[in-house]
Amino acid sequence: MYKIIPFLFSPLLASAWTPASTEGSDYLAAESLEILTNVVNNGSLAEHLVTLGVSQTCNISKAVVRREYSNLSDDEKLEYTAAVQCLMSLPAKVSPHLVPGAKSRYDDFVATHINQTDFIHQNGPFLFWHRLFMWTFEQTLRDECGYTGYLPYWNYGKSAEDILNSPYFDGSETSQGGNGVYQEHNDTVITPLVTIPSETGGGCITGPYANNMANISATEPFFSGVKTGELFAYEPRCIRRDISTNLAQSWATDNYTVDQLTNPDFQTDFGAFQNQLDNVGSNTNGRWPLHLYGHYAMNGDPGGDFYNSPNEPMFWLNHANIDRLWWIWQNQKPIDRAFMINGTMTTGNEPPSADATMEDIIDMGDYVGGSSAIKHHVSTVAGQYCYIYL
Ligand SMILES: *[C@@H]1O[C@H](CO)[C@@H](O)[C@H](O)[C@H]1NC(C)=O
Ligand SMILES: *[C@@H]1O[C@H](CO)[C@@H](O)[C@H](O)[C@H]1NC(C)=O
Ligand SMILES: *[C@@H]1O[C@H](CO)[C@@H](O)[C@H](O)[C@H]1NC(C)=O
Ligand SMILES: *[C@@H]1O[C@H](CO)[C@@H](O)[C@H](O)[C@H]1NC(C)=O
Ligand SMILES: *[C@@H]1O[C@H](CO)[C@@H](O)[C@H](O)[C@H]1NC(C)=O
Ligand SMILES: *[C@@H]1O[C@H](CO)[C@@H](O)[C@H](O)[C@H]1NC(C)=O
Ligand SMILES: *[C@@H]1O[C@H](CO)[C@@H](O)[C@H](O)[C@H]1NC(C)=O
Ligand SMILES: *[C@@H]1O[C@H](CO)[C@@H](O)[C@H](O)[C@H]1NC(C)=O
Ligand SMILES: [Cu+2]
Repeated sequence: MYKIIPFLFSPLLASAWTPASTEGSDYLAAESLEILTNVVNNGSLAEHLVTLGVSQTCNISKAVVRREYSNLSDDEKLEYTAAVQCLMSLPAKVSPHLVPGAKSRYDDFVATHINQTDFIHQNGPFLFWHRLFMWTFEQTLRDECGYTGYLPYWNYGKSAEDILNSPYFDGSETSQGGNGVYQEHNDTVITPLVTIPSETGGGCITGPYANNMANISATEPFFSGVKTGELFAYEPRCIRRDISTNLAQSWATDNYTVDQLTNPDFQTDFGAFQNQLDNVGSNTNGRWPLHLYGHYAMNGDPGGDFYNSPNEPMFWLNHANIDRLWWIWQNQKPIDRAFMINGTMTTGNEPPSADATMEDIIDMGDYVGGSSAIKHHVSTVAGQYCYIYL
């Protein structure tokens, strides 16, 4: 009888959260990894990539692993958060003349994203640029803050049913911050047809980032009551959220991820795959693209601001998952899909610009650093990359 007692008092019971099943997408990820392993081991990927001068020397057994956040141990979660907060405490490299609002090394990344927002979304470079941005952030956590892990990702389906109590958002020290405390606010209106009903948050978040101010002024805030500041100005304010159980339950269940990866329309046409992942509006079957879901599930400020979104700590876990979804899709047919790109060089093709090609350059700006042709970012096991998702 007393053998049961330790179990009754085990901390397992403290958490009421059960992840919703992500069996479908996890299976697709495992399938893609197997194909990728084959084309790396038999040399066919290297042979194909070298036709455009891209070197492929990483092998799967030495590739590092990015894992799902809820699959990290408590110590691993705490180490990740501590490293992010270390970047928030290091001085900025960008000159205060260029970005007066940048007060931390973390803010360098926010400023870089703001500066390039009009050239890196809903267009050709989108996935490639964000792959490089994520990787550079990961390297910086390791090089400048001694982080020993890799970027975690957020598989949306896991928190589709009970997002508020999920390990990403439950507000505990091991979360990426809780919901905002209630503060009066209106629905978020992105377009008259795309609105997010207001819920129980709206104010400053609880949890580990509660004292980390967002420093750079709002650029294009969709959250009600947030004022736009002068570009790059210093406008310190708490991070706010109004986590949307509505969006989570309506658009984030695993079957949407499975559809993104297996729908026949998206199998034959990279443009269609990318549009469904990234765009609101046309060609998305009236549903929330998963990339935008991953931003607007938190709503708030700066999460609901297209330009400043990296100031929302979940940005990194969201974009790691976007990179992973693309990785799964690429590795369903790694040779055929290696050099696929679709879209122009400007966000939503505004103003109109030329189609992006493999030879166009993506860059991280002077103070985050690094630039090279898009073709060097086609694979997570080629060029400078050597990572996989488990
Ligand atoms: C390499 O592996 C892939 C995936 O299993 C297979 O389709 C391809 O035919 C193989 N190529 C060679 C040269 O063995
Ligand atoms: C992969 O790389 C490791 C470390 O460099 C090496 O020991 C191993 O033989 C390589 N495996 C393959 C299949 O090439
Ligand atoms: C992570 O997932 C693996 C594989 O499913 C499992 O064996 C391991 O226990 C999980 N770790 C944690 C901390 O949840
Ligand atoms: C904003 O700047 C302050 C220093 O003024 C710093 O402590 C804080 O971590 C910065 N916020 C972020 C998100 O980097
Ligand atoms: C923004 O990008 C332009 C063009 O690359 C560059 O000249 C400028 O210094 C950048 N500004 C900031 C704040 O990064
Ligand atoms: C909400 O909308 C009402 C009516 O348009 C407006 O008066 C009020 O200021 C708004 N509240 C916030 C917090 O933006
Ligand atoms: C996912 O499942 C929900 C609930 O069963 C359903 O309403 C929705 O249409 C499904 N979506 C897709 C893309 O299959
Ligand atoms: C990009 O994808 C769209 C949507 O599928 C397609 O109509 C268009 O022809 C593609 N553009 C190029 C240059 O392949
Ligand atoms: Cu972005």
